[in-house]
Amino acid sequence: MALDKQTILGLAEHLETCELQARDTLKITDEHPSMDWDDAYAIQDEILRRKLARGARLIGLKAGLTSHAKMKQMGVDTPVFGFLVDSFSVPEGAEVKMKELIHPKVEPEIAFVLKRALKGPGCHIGAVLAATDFVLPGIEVIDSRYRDFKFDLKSVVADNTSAARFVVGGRAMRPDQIDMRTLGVVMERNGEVVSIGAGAAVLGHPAAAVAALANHLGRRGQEIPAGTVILSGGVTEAISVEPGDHVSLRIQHLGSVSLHFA
Ligand code: 0L1
Ligand code: MG
Repeated sequence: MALDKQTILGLAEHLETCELQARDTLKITDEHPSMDWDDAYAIQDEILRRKLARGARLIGLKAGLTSHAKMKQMGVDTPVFGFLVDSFSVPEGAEVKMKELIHPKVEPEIAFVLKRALKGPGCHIGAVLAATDFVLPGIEVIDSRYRDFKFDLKSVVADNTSAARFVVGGRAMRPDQIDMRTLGVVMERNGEVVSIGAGAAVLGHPAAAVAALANHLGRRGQEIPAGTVILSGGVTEAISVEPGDHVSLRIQHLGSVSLHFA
């Protein structure tokens, strides 16, 4: 690690305050160019610790930047991983309050719910499918705390991979009932189609993103617990939203899920 404990605590407090007060900041590597990957995940861990200490519940995990469209949009080449707490979860069809967010964007995602824990290293698509209870459509609302979404990957990891809100819903399907690679994905904003994709856009198979998450956690001595909801990553690039927008996502065989931005 390149940063000392006090710096990590201070950066976590700074980024979480930006999240809670919906104000942006410059990317933290501008002031801390030597920050390494361990520092970045340690800052993310400290943000989670702060939330849990205030009574939040850890309910899920996410993989981000897992599709070529997202990687191209952000100019990066590797996935990142973050956490989801209960305050990020929005009921199906509910309102997301724009004033609580900085510059939200939406992503169409395939969400996994596990019936058994998954532990890396060595986790693969087969192990993920065997441990998956069902998959669902999900919309992730990302909201980078960095001004104009200008960041590098380590700054993004420290900022909990821009996690802000998410909704899952639609129809739960067991993994043996569908071929996730060929699932068609259509997202609409105010009734207009804004993105189209297929499950294979996520690392060739969305379960590969969950395996990558398990292997990432395994390297840190952690696992994905049973019951966890996992967002496997945006199938397409992220789409900006404005107050008044209605966003709906349809995924073949998995039904639809929607959000309103108030
Ligand atoms: O879930 C995601 O793919 C977001 C990763 C973080 C980068 C971004 O804010 O777009
Ligand atoms: Mg995402």
